[in-house]
Amino acid sequence: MRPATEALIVIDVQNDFCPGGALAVAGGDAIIPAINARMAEFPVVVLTQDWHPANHASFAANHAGAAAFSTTEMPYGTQVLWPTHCVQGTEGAAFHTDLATDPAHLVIRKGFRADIDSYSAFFENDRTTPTGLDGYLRARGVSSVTLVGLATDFCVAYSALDAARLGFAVTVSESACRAINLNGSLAQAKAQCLAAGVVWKI
Ligand code: VGL
Ligand code: ZN
Repeated sequence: MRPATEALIVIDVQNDFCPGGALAVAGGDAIIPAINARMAEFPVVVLTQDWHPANHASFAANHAGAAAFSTTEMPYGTQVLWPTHCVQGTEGAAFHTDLATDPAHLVIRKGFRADIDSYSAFFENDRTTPTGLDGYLRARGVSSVTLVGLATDFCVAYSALDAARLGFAVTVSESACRAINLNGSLAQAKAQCLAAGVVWKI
């Protein structure tokens, strides 16, 4: 077991991000055995769950004439318009059945406000509205976080950047992540994380 200061944060291992899902990430389910194995190593284990209302502003279907994977300007910046995914209470929003959820201590739901997206486990996309995870981790004495899950270049990278900004020591374990890779987003996310001092390892 790792020291009590270390948390594993498992990002969005949900049906809609796995093969067959609405926003499937290639090989998204292939990382699950490695993630399950890692849970036993960490004294603090947190899962996140993308959890949108059906009228969410990040869905292309809610913007007349907009194509999925196009972008729009929101008050908080540029927003990719996604296929409808992870709608609250649907099978697509459920954790993949192979994911071991019993060892988790906390499930953080995010993206539940219709007018703002939330990639990061720590803040919504305005980078200021908190999810509460920072306070939870600090209250449990955590100073170091390891991130795994989906998708490397969106929710994992945004979480890593916010964790680094908040002062946590951050590791992204790339082999236990899979990327969407939209217009070079994976290379960009990795470069931003490295510049922020995130340890990016296999
Ligand atoms: C995610 C796009 C939209 C993710 C969530 O989990 O990376 N990506 N919502
Ligand atoms: Zn989402």
